[in-house]
Amino acid sequence: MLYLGFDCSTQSLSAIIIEITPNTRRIVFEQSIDFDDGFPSYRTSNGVRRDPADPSVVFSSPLMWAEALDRMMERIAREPGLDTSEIRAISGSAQQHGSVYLNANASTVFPAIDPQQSLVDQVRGCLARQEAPVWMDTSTSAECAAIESALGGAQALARLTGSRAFERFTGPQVRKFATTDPERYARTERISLVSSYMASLLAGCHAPTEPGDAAGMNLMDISTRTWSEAALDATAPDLRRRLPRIESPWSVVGTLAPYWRRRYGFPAASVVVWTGDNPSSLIGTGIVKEGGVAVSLGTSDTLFGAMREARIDPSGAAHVFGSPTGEFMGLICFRNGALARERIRQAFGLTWEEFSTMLGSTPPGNHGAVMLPWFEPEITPAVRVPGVRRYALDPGDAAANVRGVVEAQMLAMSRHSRWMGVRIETIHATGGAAVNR
Ligand code: XUL
Repeated sequence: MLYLGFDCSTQSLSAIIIEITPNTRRIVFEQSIDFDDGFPSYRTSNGVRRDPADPSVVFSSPLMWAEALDRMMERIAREPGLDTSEIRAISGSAQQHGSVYLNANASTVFPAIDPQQSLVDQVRGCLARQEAPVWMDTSTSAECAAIESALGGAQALARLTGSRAFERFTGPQVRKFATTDPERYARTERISLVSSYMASLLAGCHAPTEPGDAAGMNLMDISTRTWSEAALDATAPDLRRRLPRIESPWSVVGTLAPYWRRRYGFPAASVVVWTGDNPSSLIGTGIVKEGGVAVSLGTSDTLFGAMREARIDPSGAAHVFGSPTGEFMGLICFRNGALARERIRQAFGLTWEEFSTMLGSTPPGNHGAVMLPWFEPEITPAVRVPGVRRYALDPGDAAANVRGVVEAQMLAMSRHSRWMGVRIETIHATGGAAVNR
């Protein structure tokens, strides 16, 4: 039997198919499509676009994600030697917090997507908003302040939803849309996360979300794992009817929609609820019990671990999300991840091999030289005005800067994860940069 999994991340869409027999587990398909290279007409850079008038506004395109899904499904269907009729279930993960605004057409179009026409052309008429704000957006500080004040402050909101208000979280993003563009908000029938939007395209219906990704919205009561009326009221009018249901992470959304079966010959596989990339990585790195932690080295760097109970970070820097196991996970997110490493690599014209050699040839502690690699506004700690800071670090010394960026990232992870109270013995590494020893 085959199982198909997707990851719709910031910069690419990946798919993996695993064959499971009573005695073996084997990867039989694994491919990624880079958004910038694969879909140049959307003019993204590292998967996103910025408002030229306000670089704190960062968004992507739901149509590009739909096109990427279509292209990947076509590739899978055409893969020589792969018997797609064996696919039993399909699920996936996506970048967290991003939101897709659908109008009333989606309810009728999604179940009836015509296999004779392209997916993207049919989805186009279902969008109440062309752009999907994504996790890199930092434009909602005023909305965060308003939501926190309506709910009794940052600590109270963190106790209620697992996090204080963060600019990238979906609730503040929805509030901004509803207040600055009430007409398009009124035409919005459904607000999906990237994860539930992708599952909706596969299943041909409005897919539910689950407590892992729903916790990234500042809208879910983390203790009951249901929408919090108080948080909904503090965010936007008439919000509840616009949100997906919250179901368990393993629930089945439905059967693969006729579009995929007729157009590409896929079987009537089950579509399982999608989750966020971080909750998914928790399971992928095998952290199903409290104790271990993992770091994900992607566009964002994150550190996360399983938690039996929802403990809140007293400093307000971190988050509690639902875990796909049904328990909880603690997570700290750093925005200056892969792109910060990349900036240093490019500044000195290095290959990744040279970067690694330089890291290996410099001593831990970097002779006291320190970098704070805030090329972009930082999430942890909260840094609104970007800028790289160097202390006793020669800006022209390639090796010292390579070590500087990596040590800064690792020290920040160590420092900001203490609240989790986990004795860290093993660190699992995942995400694109984890291939680098
Ligand atoms: C987590 C976060 C990022 C995104 C993108 O809170 O904002 O890790 O999920 O991968």
